[in-house]
Amino acid sequence: MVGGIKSLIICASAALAACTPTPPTLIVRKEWRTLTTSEKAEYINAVKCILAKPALTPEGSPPTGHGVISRYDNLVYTHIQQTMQVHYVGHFLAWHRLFTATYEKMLRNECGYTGAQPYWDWTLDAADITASPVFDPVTGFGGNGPWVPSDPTSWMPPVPGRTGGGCVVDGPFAGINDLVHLGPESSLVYNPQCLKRDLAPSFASMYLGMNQTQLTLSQPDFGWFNAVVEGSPNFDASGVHGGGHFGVGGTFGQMGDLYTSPADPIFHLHHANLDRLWWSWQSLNLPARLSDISGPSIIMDPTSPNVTLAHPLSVGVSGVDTTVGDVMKIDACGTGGSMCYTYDSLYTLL
Ligand SMILES: *[C@@H]1O[C@H](CO)[C@@H](O)[C@H](O)[C@H]1NC(C)=O
Ligand SMILES: *[C@@H]1O[C@H](CO)[C@@H](O)[C@H](O)[C@H]1NC(C)=O
Ligand SMILES: [Cu+2]
Repeated sequence: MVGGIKSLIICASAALAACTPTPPTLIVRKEWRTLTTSEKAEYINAVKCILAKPALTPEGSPPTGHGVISRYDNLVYTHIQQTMQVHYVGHFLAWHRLFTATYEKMLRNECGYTGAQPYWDWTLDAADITASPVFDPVTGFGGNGPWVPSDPTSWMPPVPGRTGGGCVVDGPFAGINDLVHLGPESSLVYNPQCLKRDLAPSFASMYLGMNQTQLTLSQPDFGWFNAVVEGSPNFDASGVHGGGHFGVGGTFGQMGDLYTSPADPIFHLHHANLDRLWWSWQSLNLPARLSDISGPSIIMDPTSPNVTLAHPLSVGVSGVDTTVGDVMKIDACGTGGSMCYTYDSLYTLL
């Protein structure tokens, strides 16, 4: 819709030129460490721009005193609001594919970013995520927070091997006490917070290695594939999804918060790689896997009807409502689907 209007405006001003709307161009997502220093800086600057832009309003039916201040918050709000509908369900990967592609479009259309959403291939760092280039204080997203002891009265057991928990002390998001406006958990009221991380390198190395990635990639159908990606909320039976969230966010960081996790900009690099893993799996047998979808439509309820291609997906005010079927294919520019990006490389079965 927006693109249509934009091309009409361009057409109206292109005097006498033959006027055909330009199809969207394919963009190529790359691994964070393969970007040049200036490409990394361009991405981080676009993230800062979205963090500083005012939110689109109205946003659903926010509670009085809600914390949807920035354009970035629109997506955090949408994620919190739909947390119980889009995790541990058959459309988990489809919804998050749409979510991160929406963010990518926001960076490009609203902040002038010219690249694609980068991904974080954690298999390269599983041996020690603390040394990962994504946490670089100069060219990355900054690193861990200082140690905060676990709360012995909490209902949640601490993430095994957690090492931090406080406000991130270096990188582009350090020292900002109101970077995050929503959460913790499902709270939507304005609550200014710093960005926190609580790296758990031993936990990450259990779930983010090539061995776990191969186990995931070798699943025979979508139901199994999705189940192995998401694992269970139990720390003993996580998957690559939980490996990234709890490995980075631990107990106290936003990445470890099922609701507020997109408040850490690294969320989208993690989810881009999960999406890349799904596309890698789909690409092993595209004729069958472009339409293979199943899994519960209600969170962790195996008796709920299986999700189908017609299942609705929404990212609130940030995009047009669509269906699972619309996002099954990436690299779909101008061919009916709305996912107009691809990856520079995929995982293959070893
Ligand atoms: C993968 O390797 C890690 C680190 O050695 C180990 O902790 C984990 O259990 C392994 N996972 C699988 C699925 O083999
Ligand atoms: C969902 O589909 C799977 C096969 O993909 C099947 O085994 C399961 O019984 C179905 N669940 C429901 C609730 O229909
Ligand atoms: Cu999520």
